[in-house]
Parts: sequence; structure tokens; C-alpha cells
Amino acid sequence: MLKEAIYHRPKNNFAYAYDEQTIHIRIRAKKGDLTKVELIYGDPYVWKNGTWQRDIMTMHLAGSDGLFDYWFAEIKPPFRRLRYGFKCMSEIEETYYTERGFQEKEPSRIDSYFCFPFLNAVDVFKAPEWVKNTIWYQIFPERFENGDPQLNPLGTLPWGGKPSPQNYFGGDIQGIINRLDYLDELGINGIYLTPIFKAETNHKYDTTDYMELDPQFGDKKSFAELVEQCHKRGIRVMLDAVFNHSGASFAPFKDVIKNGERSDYKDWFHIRKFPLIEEGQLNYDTFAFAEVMPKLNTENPEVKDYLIKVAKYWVEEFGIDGWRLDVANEVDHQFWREFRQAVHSIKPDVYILGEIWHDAMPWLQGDQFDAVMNYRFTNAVLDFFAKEKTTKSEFEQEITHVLQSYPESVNEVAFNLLGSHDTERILSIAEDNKENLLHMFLFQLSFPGSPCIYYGDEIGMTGGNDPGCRKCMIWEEGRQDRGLLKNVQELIKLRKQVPLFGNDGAFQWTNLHPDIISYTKTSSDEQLLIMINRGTEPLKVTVPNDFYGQRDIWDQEQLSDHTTIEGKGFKLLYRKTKMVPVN
Ligand code: ARE
Repeated sequence: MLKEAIYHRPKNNFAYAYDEQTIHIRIRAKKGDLTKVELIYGDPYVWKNGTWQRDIMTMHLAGSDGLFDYWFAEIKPPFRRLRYGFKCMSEIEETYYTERGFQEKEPSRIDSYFCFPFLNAVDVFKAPEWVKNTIWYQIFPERFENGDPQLNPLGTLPWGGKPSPQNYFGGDIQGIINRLDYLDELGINGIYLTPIFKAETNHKYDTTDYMELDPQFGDKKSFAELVEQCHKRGIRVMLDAVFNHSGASFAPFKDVIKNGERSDYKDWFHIRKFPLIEEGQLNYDTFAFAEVMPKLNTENPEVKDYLIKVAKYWVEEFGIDGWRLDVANEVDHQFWREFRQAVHSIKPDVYILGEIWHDAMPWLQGDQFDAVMNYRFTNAVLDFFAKEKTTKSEFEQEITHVLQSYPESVNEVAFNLLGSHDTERILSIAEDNKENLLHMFLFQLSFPGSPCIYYGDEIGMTGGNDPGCRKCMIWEEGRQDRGLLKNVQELIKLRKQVPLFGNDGAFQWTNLHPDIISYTKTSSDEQLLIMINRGTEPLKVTVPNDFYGQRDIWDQEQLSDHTTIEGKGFKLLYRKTKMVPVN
């Protein structure tokens, strides 16, 4: 047994409150090393004749990544308190693992054990329920649809030209309103708009005024109408909050430029010394090295009050449903804690989504964000399906690694995107392979979480990195891939109609064929089996007994004991696991 590989630590992804009654416990061990793990657990205050009373539960192997196995158990401690340890067994050895380390004999002293002191309801990670059933659509407003040419900024180019960091095509809020039927038909039920507040650039990440809509996009009336129309159709609306930095034309920064050291706003930013620029060097902090994006000092109570007022205003006045937080990991944690409380005091089920590309456990403990933009998921999916550079087992391991690094409650609302305004278009990454593209949508839309489609990916738009990925949406049907669109529509429909497709079932890899990706989603009375053939050759698979005679819910083919999955094909099999009583 490789003891050095065994790891557990309470109050993170290894031991967390799943809900107000339930605690999840995980332990990590070297892959393939342990044959059985038992959880020894009990309430710390239950004693009999001077002996602490404990129970035993067998843990199950929930998944493996490249190096480790993850064992799992779920407990509902009646008094919401827990002390616990592990009995780890390999083929030749067994050992007890507790907070004190490894011991040959089961420790008798309670203070040796791991401690989950109390499950306080207020500390439980709770994301809004609606997010689990939301399929997002990300819109870059300047490039979605020009609905009101009167608002076009000077020099606006004809729709469909080559995007550059500076040019304009006149997309606006009215354009989005005009296209709500399209979004409805696609089936999405949440839109995420990149920034819409007054700013200098086409992307609007350099805010001039957080309380105004950019006049190029419309006015507050048009925005109110957008939200109202979306809500009527059951579509939620999420806006982008750029609170890490402002734009250079934000009034407080302009004041600093004008009055230097004497400015009342000099502590609103991170200024090292004056003058602000010396021999081409910036003497203040910015986003990356963007001179026009001065970093805001969110520790300053005045700045904090101002930004929190902004966050509350758009929720209170317009009823928005979510905030996506730009460069969220460079802003202090305390700011986000206060932000969450303030926003939730107005509307308790606002979805708070941080833009973090990396492991984000410290922000996902219940006191800050509900989710992060899950680029770790994105990268695993792209490497396997689009670039075809990882093997089946590498892909499975990477996905498992991401899942195991967060609590299940976090995974159920993870913002799972395939691409965004910051990344090359997925079809371009897939070198125009539409079959691989469809596999990506299938995987994304059948995976736990809250999936997001980047505008235009559903009709097969291409484009390189920023600014190439920000082309004008193609509206002429003859230039859209209508076949792909129909398939994406069907997948969205399945996600909405078959609860197992979404967050209802437990996700588990299965291994039916060495070259076929297969996974099940299982609930108490239903099961879904998905098989995907990434290769170009047809492959024969033995269908598990339980699925004989069932129909494929994608192409309605009836299954026998063997099925052939065509090159680049897939199968979606569904079955009821319990007989429904007839009365
Ligand atoms: C502009 C040009 C670019 C040029 C860049 C250089 O368009 O071609 O490369 O300047 O300075 C906004 C605009 C961009 C603009 C940028 C700066 O949308 O067009 O780029 O402002 O003016 C990291 C951050 C992450 C950030 C990405 C871009 O962690 O927060 O970089 N994303 C947000 C938004 C952007 C936005 C900004 C931040 C600024 O989503 O759209 O840019 O408000 C790895 C790293 C990540 C890194 C990621 C991407 O995975 O680990 O940390 O993200 O790559 O680079």
C-alpha cells in the first residue's frame, strides 16, 4: 500500500455538506492500490460504558484519474456532527487512517479521528435550483444582431465584415429582442451578455459608467424590455460585471489623471506613485498590462460601496437573474463575500458566476460564487473531441479529475462551456470536422452542470482567437448549417425532456469497448447509457442485458444484444430500472 498517496482533509471537496442533512466524504488513494475502504464514523457525544460508539460503512469507488482512485460515502448524521476515520485495505495489508495519520489498530481515542464539527445550514453551498435546468446562450452584443441602425456608432461597417479589436458592426439590444424567437426555437433558457454598460471599446470591458447602458446598444428602456420579454418566455438574463478594473474614462480615474495626488479618488485605484506613467512604465496596477484598464481598489470602503450599489441596482431595477464576474480571481475574497450577501438581500436566487479558468475551490465554499466558467472541462473536451490529441482513458481521467476536485453540489451547477468570446471557435479547433462538433455538443449537453452555447457555434461558425471568434452572427439561412442547428435543438430538447440527460442521474463511466466513450446516468428508477465512437470505423458493442429491446432515443433504432456504432456515430439508450406498478 502506498500510504503517501492517501489523502483526506475535512471541509473542502473531500468532506463537505451536500445539503442541510447530508455530508459527503471522499478519500484519495493510489490508483488500483486499495481493494476496499471502510468509513468508521459516529457522533462525538454518543458513548456507552466509557466507549465512543461508532458505525462502519463501506465506501464505493467513485472514479479514477491518472494517478489516483477516489472513494466515496454519503452520511446523514442524525445530530449533524461527525467524527470519522478510514480503514484502508489492499490485497496484503490493512491500516487505519485518521487525523493522526496511519495506525495498525483501530484508534480508540476519539481525538485521533477526523472532525466535521457541525453541519450549520447557513454554511451549506446553495446555488439557485433553476440553474440546474438552464441551458445558457452567450451573446457578444456588438456582433449578434443590429436591430436599430440609428444607434450605430460612427464608422459602423456592413454586417458580416472581418472583426478587428477596434471595429463596429452595430449589434444592439433591439437586435437581441428581434431574435428571441430564434433563441426560443433553439430551446435555450438563459442568456449571458458580455458587458453592456457605457464604455469606449466594442467589447465594453473598459467601463466608463456602470450605471448607464452603452448608447450604442440602446437605453435602459430597451434593456428593461429585453428582460421582460425574456422572462415571459422563461429565459433568464445574466450580465457581466467588470469590477476588477474600470476603463480609463471612468469619472474617478479621470479625476486622478486630472488632479494627481490631490484627487479624492486616488485611493480608488492601486497607484504606486505619481506621475501615473513614467518613461513608458505604468505606475498603477491594471488588468494584464492594459493601460486603459486601471485596477479598482476593492478594499477601499468607498469603492466597495459604489460597486455593490451597482450590483444591486441592476438586480433591483431590472430583475436580472445572474452576474458573471470578470477576472474574478484577481479581486479580494472579502469583496465577493459582501457582494454575495448584498445581491442576495435583493433577490436570493441570483446566480453568481466567477470568471476563473483554474481550480477554484476557495471561491466555491458557499460564501462567494455559485460556479466558475469551467474551462478545465472545456479543455478536456476540446483535447479529446476537437483536437483528438488525448486517448479515451486520458479523457475519462481528466473529466474525473475535474469532477473530484469539487463537491457534487458544485458540479451540478458548473458553467460548462465549449468556447467563448476569449477562445478560438470550437469548429475551427476541430478543423471543420462537424461530426466531432456534434459529439462535443452531445457530451456537453448530457453532462451534469449548466451548459452554455457560444452564439453561432450551433450553426457552425468558425473563427480564430479574439478577435476572430467575435464575427457577426450569420442570419442568412443558406449560410447556416441547418443540419447542425437541428441536431443541437434536438439535444437541447432531450436535456429538457429526459431529466437524466441533465442533472438528475449520477454520472459514471462504463467500459464497453476500448475505443468507445461510454457513460451512464442513473437515478433510482431510470438509466441512460450513452456511447460515442470518435473513430471513423464502425465498431461492434455488446449491449448490456438491461438494454435489450430498448429503442435508441436519438434515432429510434431497436436494440438487440449487439449493436454497431458507425464511425463518428453515437447511441443514446434509455431504460426504466423499476417496474411501474399497474393498478
Ligand atoms: C485585447 C486584444 C487582444 C490582446 C489583448 C492584450 O483584443 O487581442 O491579446 O488586448 O492586452 C477584454 C477584451 C479583449 C482585450 C482585453 C484587454 O475582451 O479583447 O484584449 O480586454 O484589453 C486571462 C484572465 C481572464 C481574461 C482573459 C482574457 O484571467 O480574466 O485573460 N478574460 C476576461 C474577459 C475578456 C476581457 C477581460 C478579461 C478584461 O473575458 O474578454 O478582455 O476585462 C489561460 C490563463 C487565464 C487567461 C486565459 C486567456 O488559461 O490561465 O488566466 O485568462 O489563458 O488568456
